[in-house]
Amino acid sequence: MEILINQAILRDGMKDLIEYSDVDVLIAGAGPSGLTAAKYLAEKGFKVLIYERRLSFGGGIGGGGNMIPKIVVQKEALPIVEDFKIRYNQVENGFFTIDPAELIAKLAVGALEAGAKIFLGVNVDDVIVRDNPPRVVGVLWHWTAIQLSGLHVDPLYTHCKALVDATGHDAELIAIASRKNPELGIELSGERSNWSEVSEKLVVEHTGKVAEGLYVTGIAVCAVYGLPRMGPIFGGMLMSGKRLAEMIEEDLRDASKGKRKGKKTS
Ligand code: 48F
Repeated sequence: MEILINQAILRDGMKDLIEYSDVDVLIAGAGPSGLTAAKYLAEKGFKVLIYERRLSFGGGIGGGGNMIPKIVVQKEALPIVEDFKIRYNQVENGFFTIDPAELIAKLAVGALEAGAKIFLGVNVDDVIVRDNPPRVVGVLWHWTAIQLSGLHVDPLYTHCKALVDATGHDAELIAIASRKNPELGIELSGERSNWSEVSEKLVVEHTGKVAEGLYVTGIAVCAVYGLPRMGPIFGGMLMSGKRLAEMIEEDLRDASKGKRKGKKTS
């Protein structure tokens, strides 16, 4: 029996790892913005993979507001909440509360059922870059357990057409990409102190492409563009994820149209 268990894990697991070593969209981080982007991209038919460092998804959702188990969203985010079939309670003045456990579960179910793949316990460590023109084409990753061990173990690679930094406050991937690859022309401004009203709008407006092949969504947008943080309101995270999905869809469709044209004329 033990051997059958081993074989089931190794055969099916390796198959998934190989199949998902080259994807359309690779999202680092299974928080609210990453999961939202994953659903809307996967349902358009893109091959979407999320790498999440922890052994669970949801990012900052589980902590609610200072551990009090309610998540707040504003009315502009309700169409997304309804797309995911998440239940909500109207509080006042266009604000709504959601149970954090339900939000985590339903965002993940929405992404998975749309066809996205999520690998847990994977830490994205670095990006892969090509020049002429400078472009991000993938990542290097470790199992989080290896990263935490401090052992010198070389990572593996995953290629993608679009890489999304949904890693949260530190915009980890964009920080690495900008530090190691000045040719990408990325300047990281650093997150500013709280101003919820302004930040909730700006975070959505600034969501998008940071360099060729590299995109940002969620609170990481604040670190990149020097925007204020917003605290425990999550509508902007959901709207940022959805907006990013629309932008990547357009970019990838344009790129594949461009390729087809190139083939015809050559
Ligand atoms: O932090 P997180 O929830 O990011 P988000 O989607 O949402 C932010 C809100 O939760 C909240 C807020 C606004 O209301 O301020 O903080 O922008 O989720 C980020 C996820 O990325 C994972 C991390 O474990 C978390 O689940 N992550 C971070 N770095 C890496 C990573 C990495 N290098 N590789 C893989 N996963």
